[in-house]
Amino acid sequence: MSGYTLYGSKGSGSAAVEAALTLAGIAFRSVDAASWEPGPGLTELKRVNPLAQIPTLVLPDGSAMTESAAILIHLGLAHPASDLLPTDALQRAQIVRGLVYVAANCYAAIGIIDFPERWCSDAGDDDKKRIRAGSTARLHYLWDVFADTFPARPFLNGERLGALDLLATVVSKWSGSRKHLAASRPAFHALLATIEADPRVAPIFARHWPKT
Ligand SMILES: N[C@@H](CCC(=O)N[C@@H](CS)C(=O)NCC(=O)O)C(=O)O
Repeated sequence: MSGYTLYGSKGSGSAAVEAALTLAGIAFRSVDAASWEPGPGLTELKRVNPLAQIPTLVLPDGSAMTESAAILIHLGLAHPASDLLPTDALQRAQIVRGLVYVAANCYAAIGIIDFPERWCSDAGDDDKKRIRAGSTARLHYLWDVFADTFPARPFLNGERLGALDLLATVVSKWSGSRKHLAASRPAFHALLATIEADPRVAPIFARHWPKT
């Protein structure tokens, strides 16, 4: 086995890992795959991740990494020169906390909003609508708490753009979170725009979320 393989899709969480690999200067093979896109990519993805979720990253030894926060933490620890994670242990602890916060709270809420039928037996259209409405309100509250808890100095990662900036910027793209944050936490909303405009990652954001 050799090299990294990233399974992902346009506008998905794989954008955060793509940006992290780019910041770390790591070459990778990209496979277009998603559970909602039947095809050869999905068949290949299912072989390495039984949940068929993206991002999934296959490492050079052939082992599979899933879970966005775990992938970013691994890349940061394995490639310290990338600045994906702070070198100071206490600063790094807060970044790891932030990454797990986004994955466990915000990303998980997206999974319910996208697939409410997975979380309620015999869900009818009205049930799904109510699950989506409640989960979306909770998601927006979770982002408000994130913005109040993780200060920008000037980046969420600290002095340099890193893993927490990437994951927060990508996961806040969905389910009306940016629109909500523009009103509720304008400084945080502006920071997210600054992160995605950083020249090192701007082409990736532009490709995943083209401005029409
Ligand atoms: N816990 C995972 C969640 C990943 C996830 O839900 N990814 C979405 C795309 S953004 C997905 O693949 N959903 C398809 C599905 O669950 O069937 C992580 O943090 O990476």
